[in-house]
Amino acid sequence: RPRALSGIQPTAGSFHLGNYLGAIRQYVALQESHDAFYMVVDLHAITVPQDPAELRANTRFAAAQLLAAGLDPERCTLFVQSHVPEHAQLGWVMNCLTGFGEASRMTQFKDKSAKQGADRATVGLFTYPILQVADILLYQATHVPVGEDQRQHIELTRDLAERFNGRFGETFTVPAPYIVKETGKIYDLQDPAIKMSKSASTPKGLINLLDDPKVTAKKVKSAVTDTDTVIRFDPENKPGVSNLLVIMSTLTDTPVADLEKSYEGKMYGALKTDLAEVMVDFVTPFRARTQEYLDDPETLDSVLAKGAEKARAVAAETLAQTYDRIGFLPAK
Ligand code: AQP
Repeated sequence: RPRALSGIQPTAGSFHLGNYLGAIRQYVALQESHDAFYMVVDLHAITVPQDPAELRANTRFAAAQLLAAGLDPERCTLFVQSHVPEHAQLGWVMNCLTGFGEASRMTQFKDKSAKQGADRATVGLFTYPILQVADILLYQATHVPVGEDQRQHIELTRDLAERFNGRFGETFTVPAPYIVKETGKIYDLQDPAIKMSKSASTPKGLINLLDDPKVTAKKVKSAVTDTDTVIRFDPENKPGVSNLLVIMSTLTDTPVADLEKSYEGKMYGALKTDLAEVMVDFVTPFRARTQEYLDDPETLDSVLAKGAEKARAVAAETLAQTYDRIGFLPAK
């Protein structure tokens, strides 16, 4: 079977709609067709300062949300990145294979470090994409379900896999990004020129999945559209309306063209009211399911422990082969 691998940060509070539509939905779908490995990437989280107690709580929170979204531990391997030490170990190897200039070209680092200020950005933030390369290659993943913002990092992964294979012999599977065209980039509801994001979004433009559903409905109803009145998918000229149509289409499993037809002659308010209802119907059970997992930390921890064990078996094999190819003396 093909293999899927992806990771998500233990964000404080809640995943947002962009995370869900761009990535988590695909995690759930690929469980059926792939050997799927999904992890809460706490090593990545510490590239920016974290409060220890909060990080621990947020890691459980993230796992609970992934289960609530539909990950099934019987059909996929769900684990916490720091539980599998091979990530940091292969990360070092990949650091030594990456050119400084090559790493400097990663646009996400440029954006994030510019925001934080050069003196505050850590070396960890700089090498973050290289750890991500290790995350993927350890599992010999064929597909990496992510949002559009991660495309460049998957390209780097492919380059490094090919470089290693070329230099040391066939070792790593060269993975492909798995990005759904329609939902690869979900936009801020208040500023549809920027992606919905936990750090860059306006508070009103960011739909947190665990927000009170009333707040969510309000945010949808006050989404920015345009001065025209036609409900039509046209990302260039009507980015706000197009974003709402994509969200509605995905959550209701209705082609955008059908939505355009059914809203012919109707005002933006009609689309927003309907979408607000769809969102509330989606987040209400999601919140309840997340809470159920959080109320039972023993079960949650045992899911993560089993996941880490399964993940380690695969990761350890890849790392051992990598160390051997590099020429490290085996420990006796
Ligand atoms: N707006 C988005 N549309 C589609 N996909 C998105 N993703 C994030 N935002 C969108 C995808 O969600 C997955 C998990 O992302 P992450 O753990 O790396 O979180 P992130 O990228 O840090 O999320 P944010 O909100 O975008 O964080 P900041 O503000 O730090 O940049 C990834 O697959 C990502 O592509």
